[in-house]
Amino acid sequence: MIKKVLVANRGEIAIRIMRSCREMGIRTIGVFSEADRSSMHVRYADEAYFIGPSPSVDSYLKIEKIIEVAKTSGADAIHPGYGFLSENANFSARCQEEGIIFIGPDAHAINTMGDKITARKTMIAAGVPVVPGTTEPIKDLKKAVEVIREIGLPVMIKASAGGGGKGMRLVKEESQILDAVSSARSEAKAAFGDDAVYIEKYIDSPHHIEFQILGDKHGHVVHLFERECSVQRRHQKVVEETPSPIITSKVRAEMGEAAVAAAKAVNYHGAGTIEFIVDDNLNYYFLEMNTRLQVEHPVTERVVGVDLVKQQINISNGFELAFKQEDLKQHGHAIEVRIYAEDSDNNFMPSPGIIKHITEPLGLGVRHDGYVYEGYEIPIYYDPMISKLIVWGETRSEAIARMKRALYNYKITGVKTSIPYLSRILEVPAFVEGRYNTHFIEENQQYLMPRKNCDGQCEDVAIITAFFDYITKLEKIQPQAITKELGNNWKDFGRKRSILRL
Ligand code: MV4
Repeated sequence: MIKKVLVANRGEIAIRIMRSCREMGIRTIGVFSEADRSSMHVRYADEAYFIGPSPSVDSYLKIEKIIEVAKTSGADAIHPGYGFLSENANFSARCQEEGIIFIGPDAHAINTMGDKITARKTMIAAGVPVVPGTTEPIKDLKKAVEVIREIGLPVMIKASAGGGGKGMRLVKEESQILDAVSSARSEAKAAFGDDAVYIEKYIDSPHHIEFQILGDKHGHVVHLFERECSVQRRHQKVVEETPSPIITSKVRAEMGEAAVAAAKAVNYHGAGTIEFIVDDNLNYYFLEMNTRLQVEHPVTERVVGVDLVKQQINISNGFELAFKQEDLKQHGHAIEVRIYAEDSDNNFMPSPGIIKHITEPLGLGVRHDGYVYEGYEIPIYYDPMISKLIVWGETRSEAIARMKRALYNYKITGVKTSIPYLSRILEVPAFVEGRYNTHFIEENQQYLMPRKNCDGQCEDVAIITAFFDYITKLEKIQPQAITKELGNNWKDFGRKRSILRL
């Protein structure tokens, strides 16, 4: 039985994992770099150990250092979170060698799914639909041209070791093939030390829909339905929701079965995600599998009613899944937005710095997974995500209204944040109508531009100051005019003049 878990991560996800551990009576070990000495995950952990300099290659990515801490602190398991070492097969294998439970899949599953050509072959064998294309690495250009003529343009050239958009090239015309193949190859070689590339038919304007799965060590696999993640910017998800507004219950059931088959094909145990691209006719194709807990896991937790971290720990303990597929249902609608310390109106420039004030949103159906506090300095070394805001509603429209309300209640000063940008996304007609695909952000630029009199908090303060100055002067010369002008409802007066935003 796991009694002590080392969390090999930082920030919001480290705290998220420790919360579930605490509820399960499991002791938590934190690790921290130089820049994270005063980070909240260090304070939250039962014990915390220094692991090295600020750059993650010298700390959060140091396999041997983390294993050493696990041994000296007596941790019997390591949870890698997301990013860092979460999909590192060597780390999973090293933990196993040392008799430490890696809370995640084994090296075999990570390797099979990490190599996209092997993953495609494995999926085809399991009867899971994949995008039409090659199942062997492209040997030479002549072969590439042959294959492309067969599949038909446009196509995507993808690095087998890639994923998440790295080492990808779109080919629209035959004349681009040579360039695309050789540049994809050299980018892949430089980034992953592996220049194997493959070809897929290009799916225009796809939806990104992923299925959460859980597998135990006894061969049982269930899916926990989908997450719609099509609102992305440069392969970074911005908004995630479940259920997907576009799929039907029939397609959902089919995709769920395909996701379960995909996981079973690699004897998967733990929590994982099967990523599909879906076209406008609801044809769906396996794209890749993420062998970790994902950033957007809370929307699934809320709608399906399952704590995914607790499930991961139970699975690692060797327990059988406590529920069957037919026990799992979706209840209502959940939406997550990622709050970044960035200037969304200035090319999404990171905005690191000290949090001067933070008021977190509260209330029915609101969850806030964060880690920053007043006086905390967001380090420059890591991803500048501040927190995730997750809301639930009975219906999609209630969830949208609740998210708008929660974003309005969320106040952060000291650093710039993506809160105003996210509020604008929630007003875009295509989003409100639930009719969007992966081109949503680029297609809706006009709605996403800053609105001068609406987003500018400084402007609000200037107007309010001027207003109170006016009232103060009026009070001296003509006190009866105040009641006449404002009644008992001075806040409404302000709102009518667009001074305060709703
Ligand atoms: C594609 C595609 C169209 N056709 N493959 C981008 C990230 C990586 N996971 C795969 N990606 C894509 N693969 C074929 N054959 C379009 C994308 C794609 C995309 C996919 C999911 C979410 C957002 C995206 C944004 C641009 C391109």
